[in-house]
Amino acid sequence: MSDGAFMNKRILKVVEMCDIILEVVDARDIDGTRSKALENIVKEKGKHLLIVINKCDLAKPKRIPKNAIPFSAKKRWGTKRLRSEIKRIMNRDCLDKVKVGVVGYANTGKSSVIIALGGKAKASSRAGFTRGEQWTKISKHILLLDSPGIIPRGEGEKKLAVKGALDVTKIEDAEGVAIELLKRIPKKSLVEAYGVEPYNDPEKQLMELAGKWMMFRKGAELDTDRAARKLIKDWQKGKLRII
Ligand SMILES: Nc1nc2c(ncn2[C@@H]2O[C@H](COP(=O)(O)OP(=O)(O)O)[C@@H](O)[C@H]2O)c(=O)[nH]1
Ligand SMILES: [Mg+2]
Repeated sequence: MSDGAFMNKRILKVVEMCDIILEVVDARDIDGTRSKALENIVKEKGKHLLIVINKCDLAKPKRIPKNAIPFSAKKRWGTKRLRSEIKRIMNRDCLDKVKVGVVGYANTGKSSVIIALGGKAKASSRAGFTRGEQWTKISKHILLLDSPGIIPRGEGEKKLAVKGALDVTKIEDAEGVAIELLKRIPKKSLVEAYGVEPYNDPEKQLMELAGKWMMFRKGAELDTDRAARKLIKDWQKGKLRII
């Protein structure tokens, strides 16, 4: 969990406006995509926190934190459980209407979670895609608010990019990030996604991918930067599982 995360004003406003906060995290990196700063603010403001462990189709969480719900927006897993948790809080607090703010790092699947719950949102693997205030109803009594991704301060490019939280076109050292990812992604997942020859050495693996995708620079040199960006993008889009 990153303590360096800071809340921008928009996210603070979302917390203030809502009764319940859904913190959407990536099952492939639960601790890395949780924000301690956000969770502290939710607590301070006396709001309810539910952690949505999204992308469970790509990784099986080893340990489920308190107040967390395993979920997959893609497979629509966990929607019933999440709705019933929201209703439980409404009953307990005697609320007949509830506002639910959906918050989390970029690309954890906030917009996709809203869509899976039957709301309207625009999903995109471009980090920072969600702009403006976007309310949507998922029942007569439940209003959801989408939000832009949390932008943590003090986390380096590599750390953030590995979490899928950076716009891929803005990453400077894409190869460095791809190599970090290749250390995490099991070889069988790479073989499954790309039918590529597996290598133990991540640098060799990246070259193999560039070759497989026929990405060359001028001359016959492999374009590992382009291959790295494709890999990062696919990681963000949820093409690569770690189970
Ligand atoms: N495999 C998989 N991919 C997902 C899931 N949820 C979202 N994605 C993908 O992750 C990317 C980011 O999703 P989006 O909802 O736009 O994230 P946001 O930035 O948090 O709003 C998109 O390419 C989605 O298709 C999921 O449960 N499983
Ligand atoms: Mg979004």
